Amino acid sequence: MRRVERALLSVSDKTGLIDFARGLSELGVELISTGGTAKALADAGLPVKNVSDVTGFPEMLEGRVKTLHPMIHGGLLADRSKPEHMSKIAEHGILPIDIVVVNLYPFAATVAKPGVTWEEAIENIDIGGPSMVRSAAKNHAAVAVVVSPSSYDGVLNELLRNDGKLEAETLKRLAGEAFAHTAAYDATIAAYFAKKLGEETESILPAKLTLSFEKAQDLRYGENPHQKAAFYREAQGGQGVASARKLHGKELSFNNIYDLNAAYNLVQEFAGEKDPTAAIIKHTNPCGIAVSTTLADAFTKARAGDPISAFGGILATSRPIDAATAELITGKNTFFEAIIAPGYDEDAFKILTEKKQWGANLILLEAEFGAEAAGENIDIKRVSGGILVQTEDKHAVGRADLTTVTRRGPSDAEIADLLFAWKVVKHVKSNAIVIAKDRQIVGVGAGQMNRVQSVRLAVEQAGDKAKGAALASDAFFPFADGPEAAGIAGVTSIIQPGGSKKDGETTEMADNYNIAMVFTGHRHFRH
Ligand code: 93A
Repeated sequence: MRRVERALLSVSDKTGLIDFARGLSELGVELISTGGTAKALADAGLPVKNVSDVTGFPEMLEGRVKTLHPMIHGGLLADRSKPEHMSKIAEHGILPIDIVVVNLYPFAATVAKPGVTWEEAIENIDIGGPSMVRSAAKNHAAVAVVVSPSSYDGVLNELLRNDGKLEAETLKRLAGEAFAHTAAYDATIAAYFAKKLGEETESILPAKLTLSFEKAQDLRYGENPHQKAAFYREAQGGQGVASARKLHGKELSFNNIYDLNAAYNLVQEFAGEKDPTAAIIKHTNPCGIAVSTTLADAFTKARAGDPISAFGGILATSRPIDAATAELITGKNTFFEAIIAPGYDEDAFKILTEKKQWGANLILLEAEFGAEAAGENIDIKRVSGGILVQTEDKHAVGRADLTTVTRRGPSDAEIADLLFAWKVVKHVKSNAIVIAKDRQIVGVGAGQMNRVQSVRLAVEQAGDKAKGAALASDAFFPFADGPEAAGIAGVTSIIQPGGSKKDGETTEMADNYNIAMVFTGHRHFRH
């Protein structure tokens, strides 16, 4: 490219604009700009020419037509290596533009606002901005296109270093980012239309599904070091773990984010409880979770559920971490990779981050718990050549939904444990078995290919604590061997969906052990 002489700036997000424009101006670059951007530059005392002075047309139709003009697009698209292009623009008095700084009307942020109207959304579809971005990106051999404030410093430094020019490599990279930016922008608009049309036909699973995500960060690698990976956030403002703020610690890994998500979703289930909850996750499965009157006690009980597995785990809590809990988290023989919590008391933050050996690396995330995502969310699973889409598993049961099938009905204390275990079992890989007592998980059997094996693992983990405990099974028992293993271990109540051909035999087995068994009528597969 030639030395940059003329820049067109037109940005909705004015972050970093003034410093960048001042840098360009100091390099002797002429600044051309649209209404609001021009005003911001002029207010900062920078010399700026209005687009309307370049086009000879006023901005019109409430700003819908500002830069859509041959005086602008001729200056962007003329191929500098073709004499006929250059003489043509000269004939019409069009001057080449060397750098375009544009970011678009905030469509994603607009449609994420509660109660946004259709008209408001439509008005926020940027036409002129993407047109300039695409013109400049097509002609990247001669024109630099900057679509993100995060690129301002790098571009300015290169111009300063490089006699007011950018390397061909840089121009190509900026063009690639620009096309990705407009592609994501259009995908967000298409997704909004699809969602609205879907809403009108009362379906969230439209015939054509356009999903739009924006890269939140590159990751060092995927599930394994030989896999490339990145984290993408929903373009319409991702909630949950995607909106968590990182306060401290080493770089998040692919597996960290996956496990933090599992931990967040599990604790989210208990966000409405009057007492605090602590949960420890390993490989997306809970190895401990407890609700108690203090967070410190909830943590102690969560860890006691399976202290061996808790080592190296991910911790989530429903309340801000206090100093007492932080002391326990950093106690003897503990090690945690990451914590996600609604906040950290000042003392707690110090205790956690100053822990010898692993405090400096410990990842601390802050997230909002209890906020329900608006509307119905979809769950996506990748298969080769396509995706499987379903609504999220949000089903919940209360006391009134339980049907007792055994001779003995559960006591109040047993019902409390059964409902607690039922909430947790939904978050365990199938075949899933959870054993709970006094709002504490004492045994988990996860991801086995037969149900009785999961029961065996859970009761082995629980040991003596299985006596008098409640057991939840995410799907029905196909045979009576599961309840038999539970009965032998001393379990006294069972919650399960029911619906097997052999429910009769299973119920008889439960009766043999004086177990109180209830059916929910709903299962919680999680494969
Ligand atoms: O309404 S538009 O699609 N029509 C245009 O001709 C146009 N030119 C620039 N929107 C247009 N823009 C956008 O205006 C830019 O993409 C940018 O987001 C915004 C900057 O406006 P202002 O400088 O008035 O704040």
